[in-house]
Amino acid sequence: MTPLPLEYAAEVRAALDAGRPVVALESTIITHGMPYPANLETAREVEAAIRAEGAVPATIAVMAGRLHIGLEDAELESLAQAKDVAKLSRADMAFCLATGGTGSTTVAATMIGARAAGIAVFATGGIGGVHKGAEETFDVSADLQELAQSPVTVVAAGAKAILDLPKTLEVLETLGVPVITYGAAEFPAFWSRASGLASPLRADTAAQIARGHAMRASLGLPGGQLVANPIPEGDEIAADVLAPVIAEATAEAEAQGIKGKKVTPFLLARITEATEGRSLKSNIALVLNNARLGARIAQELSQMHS
Ligand code: PSU
Ligand code: MN
Repeated sequence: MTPLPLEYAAEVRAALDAGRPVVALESTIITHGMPYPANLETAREVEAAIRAEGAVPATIAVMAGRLHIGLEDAELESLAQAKDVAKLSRADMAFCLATGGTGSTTVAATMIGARAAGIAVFATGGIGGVHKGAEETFDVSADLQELAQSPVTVVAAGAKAILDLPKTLEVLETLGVPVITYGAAEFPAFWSRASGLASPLRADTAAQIARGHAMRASLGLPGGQLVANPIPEGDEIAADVLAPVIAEATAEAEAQGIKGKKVTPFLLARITEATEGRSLKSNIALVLNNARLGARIAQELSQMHS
């Protein structure tokens, strides 16, 4: 079998060998989710927040045909400034590695990388899901399938209202993915704590989430867990403030014929522009909040194994 070209950051390798907690981070949020330099500043702050909780961050990306598990600061910086980087998901990650390419990893691709490296917990902002109008376009993110296949607990602030949230929850249920909201009964909608949708499951401690992860393995179930961590109250933007912005961005995408993997980055950039950075500020706050929870879950898992 072709050996997997894994490239560990020294700090990550040492933590994994010692059974210390590690939290994976995606790189598409850096290349396609936020503008420069906020993307770089956020990536650094997220790594610092994980370290402050006693865990080690491992940002995952494909660089020159190698699957990096943990990036050095200079690598983070070059990725944050790079233009036209490929956005990798399950379908194209292996081909990118095989052909010596470079690409950032989406939630799906980051889960694949985390699994390969033996990392159980991954923190991000929002996952991909079922897009509005999916009954016409069939646009359903591969992130959902990946949650059903790779045993990684993913901490996100729910999903953005650019998606059809009820359909996203339905697909997750069909795929057998546990959706666990942390500290609340309602599934959060990224920028806002409220979605009007009841969360399928609820956890009030990081330990419960860690035990859920381990129990799936004991049952022999593939796949991970989606942990929905509501944005802190002070950082929220009300859904009715964003609804017209999202509607306009979605209409623009349709008018311009934006398709496939370009859809999500197009909508994210339009919304950041239209809110003059307000949505970006909330986005940064919730990612940090998720990083801290991810670190606590990783901590609990590593204690269960010791
Ligand atoms: N949602 C966000 N921010 C993001 C993304 C989604 O709020 O940065 C990124 C993630 O990397 C996610 C990807 O995995 O977009 C989903 O893309 P698609 O819809 O093409 O599967
Ligand atoms: Mn898509």
